[in-house]
Amino acid sequence: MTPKSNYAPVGSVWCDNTTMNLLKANDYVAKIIREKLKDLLVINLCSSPGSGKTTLMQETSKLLNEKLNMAVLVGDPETERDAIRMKQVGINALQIVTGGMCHIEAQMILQALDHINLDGVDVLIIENVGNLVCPAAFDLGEDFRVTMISSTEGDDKPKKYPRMFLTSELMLVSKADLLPYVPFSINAVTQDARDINADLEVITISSLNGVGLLQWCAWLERKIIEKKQKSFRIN
Ligand SMILES: Nc1nc2c(ncn2[C@@H]2O[C@H](COP(=O)(O)OP(=O)(O)OP(=O)(O)O)[C@@H](O)[C@H]2O)c(=O)[nH]1
Ligand SMILES: [Mg+2]
Repeated sequence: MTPKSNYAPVGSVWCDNTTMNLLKANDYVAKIIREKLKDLLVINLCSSPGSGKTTLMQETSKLLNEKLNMAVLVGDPETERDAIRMKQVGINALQIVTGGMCHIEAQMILQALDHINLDGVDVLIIENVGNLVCPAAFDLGEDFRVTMISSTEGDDKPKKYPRMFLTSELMLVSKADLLPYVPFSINAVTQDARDINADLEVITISSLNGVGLLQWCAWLERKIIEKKQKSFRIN
């Protein structure tokens, strides 16, 4: 039952009670971020802890830094280690310390935007907190969500954590260099993920030996061009 205090007087605007719906409150903020960042591509990169997100950011920057301008917001419950690692290879990176929280919320991104220079940036990548559950529920104002799953995690994850795979545009299967040593089937993980999300694109990568990195970079460049064309049409 709706509380009496939530009744709107005649003639007034009926506002949603966001306190009663935190995810809805998050979505309002995500909408503001989307509007603010309408001229650059925003990617929300999600995975379990340790799948290789930060390493991929480092390798991506090395491959693309002469072609385009990339910035990274990285979330972790504690420490600035990932931002430091990225800055060491020249990435415009800023750490979001979530204070123990297992995901990034849109309001954290909005706050962080005041502390990172995005002038001339073509793509902002948000490295989410390592977790396949909660980050799937929080829209961060991104254009696309990319989920990474490493060969050492087991190929059964898509059906266990379906929301993440359902809401992603691309699945990166990482640590391909370890495939000869671990029981992990690319076909099985792709089939399970596509049972959930038939349109999911899949790229197999290794940040260690470089497999698939050019394909990933080409995907990123294609999405940047599409976003620029879209924002040109709107402006
Ligand atoms: N064999 C192999 N190891 C990798 C690869 N990519 C990353 N690693 C290793 O995996 C470990 C975790 O990598 P990170 O890049 O820190 O992973 P992450 O997803 O950013 O981790 P969190 O931010 O803690 O969730 C490190 O020891 C990396 O060196 C890869 O392609 N192959
Ligand atoms: Mg990391």
